[in-house]
Amino acid sequence: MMSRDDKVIEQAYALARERYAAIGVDVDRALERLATIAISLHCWQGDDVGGFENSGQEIGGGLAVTGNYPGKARTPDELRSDLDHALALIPGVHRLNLHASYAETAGKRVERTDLEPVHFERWIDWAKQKRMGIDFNPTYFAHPKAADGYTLAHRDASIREFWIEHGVICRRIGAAIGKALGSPCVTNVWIPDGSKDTPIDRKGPRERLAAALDAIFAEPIDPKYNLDAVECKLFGLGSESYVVGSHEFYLGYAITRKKVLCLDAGHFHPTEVISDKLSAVLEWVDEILLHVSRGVRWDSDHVVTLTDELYAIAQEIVRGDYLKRVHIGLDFFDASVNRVAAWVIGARSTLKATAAALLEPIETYRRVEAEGDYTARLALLEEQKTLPLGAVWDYHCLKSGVPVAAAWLDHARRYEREVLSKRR
Ligand code: RNT
Ligand code: ZN
Repeated sequence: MMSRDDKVIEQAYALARERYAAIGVDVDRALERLATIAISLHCWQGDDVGGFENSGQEIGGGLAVTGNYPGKARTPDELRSDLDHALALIPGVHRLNLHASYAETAGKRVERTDLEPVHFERWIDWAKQKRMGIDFNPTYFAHPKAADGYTLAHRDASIREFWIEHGVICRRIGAAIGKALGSPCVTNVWIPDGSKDTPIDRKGPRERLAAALDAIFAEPIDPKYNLDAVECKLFGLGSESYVVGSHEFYLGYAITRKKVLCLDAGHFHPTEVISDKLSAVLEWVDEILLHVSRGVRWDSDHVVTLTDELYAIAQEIVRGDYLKRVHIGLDFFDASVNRVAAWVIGARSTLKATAAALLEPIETYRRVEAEGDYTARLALLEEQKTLPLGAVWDYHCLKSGVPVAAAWLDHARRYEREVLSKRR
């Protein structure tokens, strides 16, 4: 039997549906489309980018996780349990974004160049049961050979070789994952290489990086199984003055080598937004990987919230009809709040923004713009903002079998009391 609360949600939805229908939007269709969108949930929010190598090595790479909220996952089983919990509070079927440092090696120390698909078998089995796909990342940080801030662009050829080998085997692991799960694995290369202070030689490291990437990608791999992505960055902690893999570098690389370009929302100047880059870049590359993140001053990795930019990213994807060409992933790490809740907040916000974009009367917008009626364009966009998105979103959660509105927090709190708070 339907509860009273559910009834209210159904009624609110029925009214909202009428409101959107009046502007020519088919809400049921919008929700059907929303249900097909998979967001790649980054495993590293669950344990502060720790991974399971137990190398005692600092995270490094210019990455920093601040906060000491209790309950971080200490083992792969704990991380999977936390992910299970987060996924149960997010409507839809999503993906997992895994880093190589989350390998399961049965207590043995396995070098980054010796990793094999078998070390990710339990992750694959876990995802298979849930009919989820997995994306993958070579880990170019938290390692003695990355301690001086250079990896693929290192001046020492032997260090470059080591990291090239890591990249090579990670693509094979990606392909094995994609094959096992029947969905291409996006394997994303991000390296920390850069310099705290002004370098003399900006060119050499970039030449070395281009050559190293070419070596990594030399082996042909069926895109049915693995897609290669490259991620640019503006600056990091300790690489304030120079980042080898900058936007221009990787844009050129992705275009000439036909790779997926990864755009991380926190990797640009504070006034620069990736929403505007989507249509520009998709003119030249087939596909984009998004690391949806939220930059705040110097930090690029706050929990994603429903900001103007998040709306704009979703609008650009939907308006440009790019849903099939954009892989949406999350990338943030916050250790100052409940880590499971952080996933839920970021993923639900991203889906809400997508719902909002799917509820736009795009044809009407296009028409008034084409007619040069910018007054109407401005007016319609403003009125759209207060249409009952919330009622539609609540109904979507209800129908997807996940808690409506802030009710998910009660679930997260219970898990915190019963599980997370017991971890010491
Ligand atoms: C770092 C990049 C990269 C990482 C992950 C952990 O600035 O954003 O995507 O966050 O690989
Ligand atoms: Zn990123």
